[in-house]
Amino acid sequence: MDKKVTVIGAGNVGTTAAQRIVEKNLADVVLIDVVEGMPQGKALDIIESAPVEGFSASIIGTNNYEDTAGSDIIVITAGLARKPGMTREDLLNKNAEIIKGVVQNSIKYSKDAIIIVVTNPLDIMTQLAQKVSGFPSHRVIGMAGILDSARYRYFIAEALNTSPSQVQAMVLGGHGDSMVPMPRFSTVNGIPISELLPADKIEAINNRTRNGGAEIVALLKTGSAYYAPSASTVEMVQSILLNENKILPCSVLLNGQYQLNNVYCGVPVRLSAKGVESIIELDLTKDELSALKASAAIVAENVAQLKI
Ligand code: A3D
Repeated sequence: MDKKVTVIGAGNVGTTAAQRIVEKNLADVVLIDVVEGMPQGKALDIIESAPVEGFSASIIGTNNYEDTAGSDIIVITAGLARKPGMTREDLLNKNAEIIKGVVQNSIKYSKDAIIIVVTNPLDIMTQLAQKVSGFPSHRVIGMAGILDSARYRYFIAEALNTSPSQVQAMVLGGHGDSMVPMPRFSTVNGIPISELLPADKIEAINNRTRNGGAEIVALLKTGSAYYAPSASTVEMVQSILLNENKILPCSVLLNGQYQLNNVYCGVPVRLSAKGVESIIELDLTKDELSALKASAAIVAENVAQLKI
């Protein structure tokens, strides 16, 4: 392949994303983790499926950043999940240390890469990655809106007993309880969902979407979602590598758009080979705009608290 993607963190999201990238023949992949042997073992297991799956992209596992040199995209999934006794703030500071380290190590070898952050708390970690890297903000992007929108799209399809691929829907804002589902921009084959579902059902779907991550954690009991998160990450990777210019909700640095400044927040953008090709500014209602601003305010507060 003439493209190279590094995936940092060979856990559930990272490995599944790596698998999807090579199975689609999008790029050669380097999977890196601090745990010795684990990324190597997972990469070998994936490459041994190549004869059966029929892909020709390569994948290696490593603990050494030199192997990541010359990457076009760096996907960051390294991080800790909250453990018993750990506060949200402890987790925030622990993952901030991890993000700082992996960004510094990886950009040494890939100065022109585009960084996609997946580690939670998403918008805060993405803003930190941009600051630490010093990269222009169009090259540091957070994945969350595609996942939240995918969940929203699926729940709408389920309620209407129709194909999920027919449903277009948008969730904006920070990745958390304050995310903002946008029923006004949600359609089934062009038909607004308000024509197809009663308002109380739409509100119930909005709430289920906001709790989408927690619903999976409650079922799994150990760990969090990774199939839909990895698929969503790879949609970003593909739009960048193939210069597709897809319009996708991503966490990006806002400077003036939506009356917000110097804060990462989920909004629709066009993703091209450049990274963020442009930010799309929707004409929001007063309520929609204030929900987006409230969501961004939570991100800004947490960024200000980071002990880095
Ligand atoms: P998990 O399976 O625990 O994998 C994390 C991996 O990171 C582990 O293999 C660790 O060894 C590794 N790691 C830790 N520190 C480092 C380091 N310094 N350098 C390299 N690797 C390291 O977690 P997961 O894959 O389920 O989730 C990964 C992250 O993504 C977490 O922060 C999740 O909260 C987040 N996540 C975000 C979304 C969004 O929609 C934003 C969705 C799903 C998961």
